[in-house]
Amino acid sequence: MTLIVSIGGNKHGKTDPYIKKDGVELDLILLIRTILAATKEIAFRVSQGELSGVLGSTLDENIQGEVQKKLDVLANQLLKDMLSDDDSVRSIASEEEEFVVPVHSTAPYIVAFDPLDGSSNIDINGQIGTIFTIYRARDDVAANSPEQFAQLGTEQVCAGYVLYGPSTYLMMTTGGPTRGYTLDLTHGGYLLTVPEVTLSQDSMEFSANMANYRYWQEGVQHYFDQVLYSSEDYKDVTMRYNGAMVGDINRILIKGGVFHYPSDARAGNENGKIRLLYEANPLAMLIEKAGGKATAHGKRIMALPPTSLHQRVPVVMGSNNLVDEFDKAIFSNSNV
Ligand code: P6P
Repeated sequence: MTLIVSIGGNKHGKTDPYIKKDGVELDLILLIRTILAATKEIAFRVSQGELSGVLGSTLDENIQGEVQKKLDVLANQLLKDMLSDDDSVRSIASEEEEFVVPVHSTAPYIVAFDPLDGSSNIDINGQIGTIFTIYRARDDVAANSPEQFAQLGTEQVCAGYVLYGPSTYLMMTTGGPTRGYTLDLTHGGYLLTVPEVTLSQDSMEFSANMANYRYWQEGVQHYFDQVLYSSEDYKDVTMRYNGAMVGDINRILIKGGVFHYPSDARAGNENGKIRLLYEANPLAMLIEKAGGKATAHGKRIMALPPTSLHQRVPVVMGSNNLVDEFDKAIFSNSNV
């Protein structure tokens, strides 16, 4: 059964008409609220900027080999602490944690998150966001096993992000349509503001870090040569690139378009940079539930069997037509 979660009513103050509560799913509603409670605290710290004393970098690197920002560490700790107090959480995985964090050994759910996607934007007051995903826990492996998270993206029971922008914006699906919620600072609740997000097919906008062009495979370079220089179909093309995937995907969900992070020749980027568990899969679910497409190597991202906790995948996601055109151009055997 598809659960549509009420977080605090809609923008007219009425109760979210999509509430469906029953015993089993009520755990999920309460778990989502735990995650959102942490995001409200993160949103406050982010909005305080320099005043919060958490800008700038630490002296440490995370498992990804990236210098940790103070706000990365704070956001990660906030989410870990609040989820560790939630009886429905069996295991936690995070971009900032090398290993799975076991919590309650018989709890029904596991949670993975990127606590602060787009950290390079923190010190420039740019968009950043928290990406989260929830799966049912596996009883055939231990709570501290990475195998807990070796589940197809199609098994996600909830996927979402909170974008810390001019407004604090929650985009989430629990298996039904992707829905948008805006944090109402007057009473601290996320109010339903877009009951059903529908991805436009009319956009000619792409999002990619073109500075990586020289490292892309020849086929990908050729595709972008067509887009930028020769194809009549793309004469009205525009480009936007945020440096934080969560911000790019939010724009694409609202306006349409396509996001690319291809694999490239740099060491460690053989499979691109985007992590399957806590970036590609949750964002792919939001895109698909809004009517879009999300592929890696020409195949559906959410159907990719995971191989490791921090596994990377090359990603193309957004409006069906733009994803299909790329996949057709690059992968003769694609599933398009
Ligand atoms: P580049 C942020 O670190 C991130 O994982 C995504 O949110 C973002 O799209 C990408 O990396 C940016 O990477 O190589 O363009 O700086």
